[in-house]
Amino acid sequence: MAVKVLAIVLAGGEGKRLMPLTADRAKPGVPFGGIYRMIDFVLSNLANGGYLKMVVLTQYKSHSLDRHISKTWRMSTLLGNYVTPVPAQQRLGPRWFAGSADAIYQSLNLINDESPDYVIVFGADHIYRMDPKQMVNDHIASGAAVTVAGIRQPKSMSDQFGVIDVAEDGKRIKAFREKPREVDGLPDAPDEIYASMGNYVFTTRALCEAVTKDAQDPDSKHDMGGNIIPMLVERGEANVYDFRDNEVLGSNERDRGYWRDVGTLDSFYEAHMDLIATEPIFNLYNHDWPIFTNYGSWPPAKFVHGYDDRQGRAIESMISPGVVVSGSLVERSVISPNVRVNSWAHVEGAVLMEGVSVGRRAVVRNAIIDKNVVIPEGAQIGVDLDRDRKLYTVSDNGVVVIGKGQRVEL
Ligand code: ADQ
Repeated sequence: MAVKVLAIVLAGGEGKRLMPLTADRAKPGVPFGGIYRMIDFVLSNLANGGYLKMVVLTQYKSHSLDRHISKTWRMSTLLGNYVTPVPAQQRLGPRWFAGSADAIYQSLNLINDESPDYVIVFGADHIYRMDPKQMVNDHIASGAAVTVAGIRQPKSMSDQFGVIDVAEDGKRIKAFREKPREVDGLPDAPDEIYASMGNYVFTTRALCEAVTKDAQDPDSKHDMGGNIIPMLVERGEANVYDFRDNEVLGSNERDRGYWRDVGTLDSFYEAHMDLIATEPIFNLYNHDWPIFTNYGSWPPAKFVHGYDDRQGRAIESMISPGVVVSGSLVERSVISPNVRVNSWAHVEGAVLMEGVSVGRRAVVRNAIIDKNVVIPEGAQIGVDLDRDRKLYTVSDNGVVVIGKGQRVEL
């Protein structure tokens, strides 16, 4: 009989470090790559891997996320497939989820209803391409209680990740520390650590037992990375799955394995820049592994008024439907649907979200501009960072971020 697998996607994260983009939406609901939302990447990976029973656990400001999921991820119920957003259950009384493990504990009834053999628990706030089937097969073959996906990351980022210490056999996790400040580098790469990707495959019984035991512990933070994984590591029942072993079908070598934690404004910005090069590090044009979404019925993008001293063009950029670039130049940018760029404007190294309007002669450089922001005629963004810092958010690397509903001053 076929192995039964349920996928649980943790989509309740606040994403504080992405403010102002997360001011009124959950992090997995943040628009990404012109036409997508962050959550589309995990859901597409699961769908492409053949896992079509997915529960998405939400809590924080989930309205736009819920709307996106129900608009985009509606599946035919004929085959018993579904993508269901599940808000905080409050099964234990009137309280929010304490942490990601509590979110699963409160949703145990969903696991019982489905009675799967294995449960995939994936986070929703990474941009990546991964075939989850290879990880599930690795987990089944090993007989472990949990398998944690691992990837090498710079040692300087240890306080943002669960750090894995692997036994000699290269599989069993000897020790797991959640976001440690002090950590040794890897023997063969002193500047690197082996980081948890926050993606797990559990044998169902082990998951249910672990979150139930954790729920009784008053000292626990009820966190998957902080409590559940360390519990199973201590029992010697946790294995690692090396992301380097994951192969996704693609038209060229560069299409293999891509993963980025977009927890900060700078990494969010850089992940966009990974998309636009001629040979992009992350190739969305890989038709063997599509990223699914739904962005409405916009007309094709249009480029007009390209004469005299006007440009009317875009280069090294991704331009979504519904966009009009009129007599202006767009370079190294990712432009979402229904954006207008007006005459003599220059947009360079920018991420413009849906409905942004860039006025005549405006300059927008190294910036992320949230939905429907109006850049008035002649405004300059990303030109004088000292001035921008007084008015907007400016990231560590100097990316100017203007949130939804913010007024842009001349
Ligand atoms: P973080 O992402 O910092 O680290 P956490 O804030 O618990 O950990 O978020 C994990 C996932 O769960 C995210 O997708 C988030 O959206 C979601 N989430 C958090 N609380 C939730 C709740 N109450 N209900 C529903 N969803 C919730 C984790 C791991 C690390 C690992 C990094 C990789 O803990 O070990 O290295 O991911 O980025």
